[in-house]
Amino acid sequence: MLQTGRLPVQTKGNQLLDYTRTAETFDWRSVESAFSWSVTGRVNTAYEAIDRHVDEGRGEQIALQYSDPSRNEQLTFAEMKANSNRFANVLRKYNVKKGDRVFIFMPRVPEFYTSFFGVIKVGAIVGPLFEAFMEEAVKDRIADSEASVLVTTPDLLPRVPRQELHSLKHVIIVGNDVDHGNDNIISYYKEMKEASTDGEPEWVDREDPMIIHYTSGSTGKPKGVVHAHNAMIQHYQTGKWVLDLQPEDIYWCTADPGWVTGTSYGIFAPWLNGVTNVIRGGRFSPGDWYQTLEKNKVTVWYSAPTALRMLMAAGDELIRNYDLSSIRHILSVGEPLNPEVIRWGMKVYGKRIHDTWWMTETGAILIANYPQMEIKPGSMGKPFPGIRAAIIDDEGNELPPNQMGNLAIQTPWPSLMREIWKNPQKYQEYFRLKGWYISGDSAYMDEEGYFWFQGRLDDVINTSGERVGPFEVESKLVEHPAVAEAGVIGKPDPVRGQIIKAFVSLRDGYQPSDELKEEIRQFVKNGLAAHAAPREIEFKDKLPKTRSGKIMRRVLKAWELGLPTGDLSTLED
Ligand code: 6R9
Repeated sequence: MLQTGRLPVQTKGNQLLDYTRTAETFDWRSVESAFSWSVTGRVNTAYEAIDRHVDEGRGEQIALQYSDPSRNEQLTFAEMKANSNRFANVLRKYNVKKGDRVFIFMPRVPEFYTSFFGVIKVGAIVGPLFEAFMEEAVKDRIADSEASVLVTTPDLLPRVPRQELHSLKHVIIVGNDVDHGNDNIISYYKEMKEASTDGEPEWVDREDPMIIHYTSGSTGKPKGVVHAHNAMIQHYQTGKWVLDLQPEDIYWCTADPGWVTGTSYGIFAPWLNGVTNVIRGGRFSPGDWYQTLEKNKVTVWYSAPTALRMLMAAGDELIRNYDLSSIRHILSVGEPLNPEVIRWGMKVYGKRIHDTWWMTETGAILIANYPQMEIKPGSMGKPFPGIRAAIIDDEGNELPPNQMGNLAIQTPWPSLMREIWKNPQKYQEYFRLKGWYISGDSAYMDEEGYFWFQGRLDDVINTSGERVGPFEVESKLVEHPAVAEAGVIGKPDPVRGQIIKAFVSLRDGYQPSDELKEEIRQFVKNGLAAHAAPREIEFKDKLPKTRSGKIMRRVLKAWELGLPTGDLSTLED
């Protein structure tokens, strides 16, 4: 990759961090003293993120600043504490216990966050779902995790196939017209009104599970990545040193909590650091986003490359209508951040955009461009203090600078996932090379220790920052009556990074047509989610397969890109 100059340090950032020295001397144990449990030995992340601020005299500070034109609302830490206590008591009333799975399937409204902390307060495992999920995506996750309670809204309830979800004992509905005729339907507002604000969180072990995020791999259904309360150590410290959060900050993370960025950095990092967190749901729209930044006087803004590229495409003229002078620090995650976008950011916001790298499985940021670092546009930055990243070959040997290989991390670190739900074998696969955590990304490190992303080594698709497993889409496609076989790949796209492209062979009696393409697209959209529906479908008489019947996505990719197809010795015929 072309190294296109450097961007000098603009802000000193957190004065405590002298990166070059700290990286060598830092010890994670030094962070633990920030938390009450370093004294008591008893942990609950909800306490540290919310209640602690009340106990330490910050109860009247705004915690949640809800930014929605139709409902302007602010919640202080004291109100967040009271509300989440109420919700914890509702869950206790319905017998939810430590270790139970409780899913939340609703838009980013204040009730989402109240429920979220209520679940953690009873020691249960919280499972946030994307609001955009359709029936099958919802079903797969609740069924796999055997969740006993779901919190949702009347609008989304039709996408929950309750008859097929045998583990679900209660559905809590956040809405006004709730039909109580059915005894496993519970009204959120009615129960909350009756519930007490008293009660202590369930004190758990730091290694007890706290949250489960489903994410896609190249084979099989999405897997449940489980994080423990202990992850808070890293959420807190990366919040301080990478997001540069300081007490008076107003912070906005644009990610949905169905994605790990929307919890680790949309919930935990800001509130563990006690800052005001702007919450805004709804769809992407450049004008609305700038308005959110302006109206709330956002100082720290964490977003993603696709959104930034779309803002860039919306034009610089639009930006002049807004006063964005409050912004101090901008960050990005999820996909490669183009040098061009960084240069544009310098021009229009007068700020550098700081790329960060991490994954659902890693729980928190591992590689980053710190406020106090020179940025090399196109590089993901350097490992966080206490993290050792390396490029290794397929035998687990470390490679010298400038050689491409597997981006790997020395284990463990505080926020590393603790299990893949009910799938110990999948978990072990991540550590198969001499105990390194293998990310699945290829990268190289330059002589100065900066890491440069090169691509995914598996078939996982990254479209607009959403991680989509081709298998999940293929499985849905072949459920359509016209589809005989399907192979799905990521096709490079200037705005979305990649788009989903499906190659489809039809069953006898079906003729290729544009109407059929659209029908198949809608079918996937209605079954899984809009972001999982192929933007392009190409009909083929036959798909390339191995003798064992596996569709060779590698060959499909080569067709698409006009590249040589490589070794075809395992091809069926
Ligand atoms: C937090 C998150 C993880 C995958 C990861 C990589 C890609 C993330 C990136 C990046 C290039 C960056 N990715 N950050 N690629 N530059 N700064 O994104 O989690 O949804 O699990 O995706 O995203 O391929 O392996 P997740």
